[in-house]
Amino acid sequence: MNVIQRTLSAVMRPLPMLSATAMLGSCSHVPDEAAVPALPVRTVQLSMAMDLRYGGHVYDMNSVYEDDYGHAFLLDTLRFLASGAQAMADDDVLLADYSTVSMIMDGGEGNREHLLGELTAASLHEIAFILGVAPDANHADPALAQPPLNDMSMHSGSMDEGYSFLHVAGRVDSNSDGIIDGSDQRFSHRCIGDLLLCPAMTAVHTDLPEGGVLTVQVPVDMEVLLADIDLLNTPSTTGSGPVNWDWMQRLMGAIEEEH
Ligand SMILES: [Ca+2]
Repeated sequence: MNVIQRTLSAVMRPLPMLSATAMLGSCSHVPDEAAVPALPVRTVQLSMAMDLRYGGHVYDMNSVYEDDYGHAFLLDTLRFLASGAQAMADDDVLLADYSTVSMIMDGGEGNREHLLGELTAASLHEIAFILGVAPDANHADPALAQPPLNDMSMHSGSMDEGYSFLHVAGRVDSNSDGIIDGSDQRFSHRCIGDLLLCPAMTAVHTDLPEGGVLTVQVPVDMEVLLADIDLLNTPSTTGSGPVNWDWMQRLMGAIEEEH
């Protein structure tokens, strides 16, 4: 049942508690809100933003953290590609499809909003999307692509290989002096390749607000993304090898974690 059908069924529901006068009143073109318990259908400009967490706390890109092996590290890059967003109602009913929109979620940009487009509905249950870009866009010429897919910092440089779906980089305290500086070892992991395309989902569970704007926060739990990786002893990677596969699996888990 789609939203319009659901709204209609709510309007058509027998209302035995109402007086004859109230029932006559409900025959107007605009449903009487007092008599009709259905949620109002509203139109909003829907956006997504990244909510970077570390467990129950906000993750600070400018702070030093420790990996699970006790190595202090400081990230300078945390970026991933998201695309193919779909707004879903309850029961997996598709409300809107934003298949032309790609987003670079960037830890360095705070919770920047990425506009998906218009949504007309009563409530939003979840946003489904993919981590990465579909093969047709992945192997297109980035010089001809619409932003943000013209951003060569997220591209391998080869149309055969395509975009970095995820890039995590920084420095790890390799000399164990307790501070991170230019003398410390750098690490960089770029996850590239169609094999790494992953589904993701953010639960929303909200009625559409008044005011015409709804931004869905996509929680990314860095504690999950960085779980059980040794940033000192894992050599840097580019491609779709086992380390990259694990990064994408953890990214998927980091997003699906409920908060
Ligand atoms: Ca150091």
